[in-house]
Amino acid sequence: MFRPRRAKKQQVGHPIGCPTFLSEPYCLTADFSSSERHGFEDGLSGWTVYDQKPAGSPGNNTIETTAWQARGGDVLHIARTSGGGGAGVDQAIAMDVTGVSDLRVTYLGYVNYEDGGNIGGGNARWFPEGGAQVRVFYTDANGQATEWYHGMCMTPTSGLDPNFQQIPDNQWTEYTSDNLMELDPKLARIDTVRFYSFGWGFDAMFDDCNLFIEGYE
Ligand SMILES: [Ca+2]
Repeated sequence: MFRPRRAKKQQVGHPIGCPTFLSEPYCLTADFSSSERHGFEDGLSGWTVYDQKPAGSPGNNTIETTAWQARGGDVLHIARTSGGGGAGVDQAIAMDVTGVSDLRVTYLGYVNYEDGGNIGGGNARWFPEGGAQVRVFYTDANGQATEWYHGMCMTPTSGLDPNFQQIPDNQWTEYTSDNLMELDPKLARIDTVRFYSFGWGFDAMFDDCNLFIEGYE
């Protein structure tokens, strides 16, 4: 079971949307009832569905929450079996983070199936494909709209992008990012966070999707 890291120092301010966890993660999901489960217990409440289907090959995206006994609750399930496209969920954050000292993305990913020509994102000319990915859309200190991402995949088909990790088949894997406030240029505002997959085919799950934010005022 994933346990949130305690903030090292007394936290000031009030993490938006997470009033009961002042020294624990900002909750991206809408269920605040448990300090250990922040993931899809309220279905897709608080999320916007990301359902990207090319006109020529719309495919058949599945984007749903489902009970998963080993996780003790509900998880996000996304799947696709044909054509090239993306599926997942977005959460609009729209948070000024200029005073934040530490900001990390965490999630649990599980991959059951994936199909594509750029799984693992090794070919920088193509959009990275693979089982369980997160993408942070943010505005940097220069006012530029920028994206940071991380991905989990089972079997790279074009090498492994440094922002990707290979994970075992059919196994929940935890990921916590480095401190994104150390990116240069610095983050100024978090706009949207997306948990998704992209490719010709995929079958993946997510749970405990969170941001840790320290120093928010
Ligand atoms: Ca859950």
